[in-house]
Amino acid sequence: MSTRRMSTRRRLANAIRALSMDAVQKAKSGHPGAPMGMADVAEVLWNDFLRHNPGNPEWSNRDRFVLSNGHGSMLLYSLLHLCGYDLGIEELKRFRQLHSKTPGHPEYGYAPGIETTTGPLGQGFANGVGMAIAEKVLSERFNRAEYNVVDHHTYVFLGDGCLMEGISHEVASLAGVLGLSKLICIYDDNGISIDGEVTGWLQDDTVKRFEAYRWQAIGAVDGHDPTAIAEALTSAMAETDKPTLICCRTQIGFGSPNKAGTASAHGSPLGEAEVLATRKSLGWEYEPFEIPDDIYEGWDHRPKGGVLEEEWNELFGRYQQSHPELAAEYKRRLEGELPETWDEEMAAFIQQTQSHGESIASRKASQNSIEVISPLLPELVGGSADLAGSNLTMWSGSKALTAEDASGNYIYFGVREFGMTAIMNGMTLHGGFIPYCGTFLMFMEYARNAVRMSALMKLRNIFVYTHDSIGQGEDGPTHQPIEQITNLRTTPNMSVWRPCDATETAVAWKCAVERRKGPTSLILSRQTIVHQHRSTEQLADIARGAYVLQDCDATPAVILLATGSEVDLAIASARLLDDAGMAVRVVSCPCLDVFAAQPEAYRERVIPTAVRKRIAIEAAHVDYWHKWVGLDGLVVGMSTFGESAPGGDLFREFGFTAEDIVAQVKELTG
Ligand SMILES: Cc1ncc(C[n+]2csc(CCOP(=O)(O)OP(=O)(O)O)c2C)c(N)n1
Repeated sequence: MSTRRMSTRRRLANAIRALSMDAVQKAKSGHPGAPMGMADVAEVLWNDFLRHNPGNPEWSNRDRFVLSNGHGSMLLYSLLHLCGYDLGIEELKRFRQLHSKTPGHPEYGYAPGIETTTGPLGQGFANGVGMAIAEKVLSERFNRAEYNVVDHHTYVFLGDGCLMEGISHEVASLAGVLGLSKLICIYDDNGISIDGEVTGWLQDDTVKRFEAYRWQAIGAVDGHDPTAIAEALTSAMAETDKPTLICCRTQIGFGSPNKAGTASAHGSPLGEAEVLATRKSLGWEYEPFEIPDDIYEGWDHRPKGGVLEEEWNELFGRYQQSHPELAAEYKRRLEGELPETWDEEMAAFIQQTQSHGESIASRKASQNSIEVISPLLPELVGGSADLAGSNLTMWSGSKALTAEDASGNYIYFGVREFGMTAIMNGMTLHGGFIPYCGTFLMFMEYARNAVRMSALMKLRNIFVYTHDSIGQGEDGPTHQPIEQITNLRTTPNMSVWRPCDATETAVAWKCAVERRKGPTSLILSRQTIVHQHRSTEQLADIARGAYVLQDCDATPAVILLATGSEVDLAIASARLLDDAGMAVRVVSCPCLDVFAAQPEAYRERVIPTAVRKRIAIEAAHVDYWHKWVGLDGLVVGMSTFGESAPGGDLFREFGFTAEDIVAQVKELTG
């Protein structure tokens, strides 16, 4: 086709194709196929539907766009570049190179306009569901007659891989129940995944599948026909009760004469010769990374985006006049600031918890904390994967979010740990929320990759993980976490608290809420744990992650390090050792990542280098602790799976009694 005869739309889309194949070719790795296949759909969506402002990627009422098939990252980088985001052509030339803004998969925080990190297939879809929930709840909270200050769509591109992943079932099902009508997903139905034609492993009737989830599903749209794409998007926008899935038939690697429609276009450079042939077949007459002015002009969204945001600013200005308090609260929430009374209220609550001195399960203490924190923080939205009564994630003001009533602050996630966690990620990314969600610590594993993504993106999420050890008892080894705490502690950016009583639990909650740049896991007991007495200084030191809870007069002969339910065991053991004339210090270690970040002088005061006889006690995997006890110390922990029995019996069976600890100390100290 000659350039003159080619439609403008196709030329605009071909710019994506050229940039994508050239960047992948230059990087000598990457995925040209999906961007080339989805280019026409993306062109229609981004030029005619998406409300965004390249001049301000942070505009709070922008439409959200998620590329769930994140391997097609060059599609997104091309779009951002062409529309006028601050992502220059030099960055596209540095695709997949060290310190570029264009890593292999879109990484949140690297390039402007990247709404979430995608790559682990299916999770971007879940993030999109979370963003749509956030929009629904925020709009209910803040919109007033004539003032739709929160009013945007969430668009998700997804591929066969996303739909094959189980998480897509979890979140599509919930999105249908919640009637997320402003969620519009576009399926790149190209029939190809890495291993070849998907009919060998995917024969779902996707339209029927999504209709069964209570979605509007639009099938067999020609993904290379702008008119058909626009019509489908218009139907999606008109739907007010259900989310929409648009299934677009596309050709992977569209334009490549020898590779289009085949798996060889999926995940490797087309090759120099094929790139040339593709240029020819697309009628693209320009050098690699050369975009003619008229194409840039056709794509430039800055003027339109500026007008869109200006209109919204004007609306928000009037809203501010007529609803000043709401407007201020909206800003506070979107900026993630805590209310002014926060410090004072939390200090009083922590003090009161200490004076009250109640011995309760830390999951119950967590619920007490939620009860106090939630009225202060309307942005706290809770949920549990069908374990509300066990995780104790509900408080007296919990109200369910439903399709009909978005004024709720509690999400019944159902038995969907992975979906729940990835949805939380999406809500946090959207802004305006601090989500927390619960499950048994053991089932964190079902959610594991979304937990990791939360840490990777440094999101302020709070994970309530109860039934923290063999202490949970009768449910047996399937439900008793062993290696999970280590797993969380070795996840970069994750903060892990395992509090020993109600007071430490209250401090853990405070720190979790205040932690703006990363998630927190709260590891909580099912069983009652004993309240500990503390001085004012000890109370203040909880927030330093580890502190001396019980000391001796002389230089300690041994230091006992413990967390959670094992702290009281350490205290009891120290008492026996003290009776036997040994100088023992007990250090409570509710949060070792926080402790590790303390100044050296403080750490040295708590665990002096000179005291080499150290015993760590924790009913979890032993290996994590060796760096704290050193070569001359030992760990009382678990290195096998548990058993089914009452928790007390299991503690005895696995050596968690004061007598056992005393024997270990005597052996260590000779
Ligand atoms: C959870 C997860 N598993 C595996 C992969 C590796 N992977 C990347 S793309 C892909 C195939 C996806 O197929 P499809 O969505 O059809 O992409 P297309 O071939 O259309 O580009 C796989 C298995 C991944 N990124 N994430």
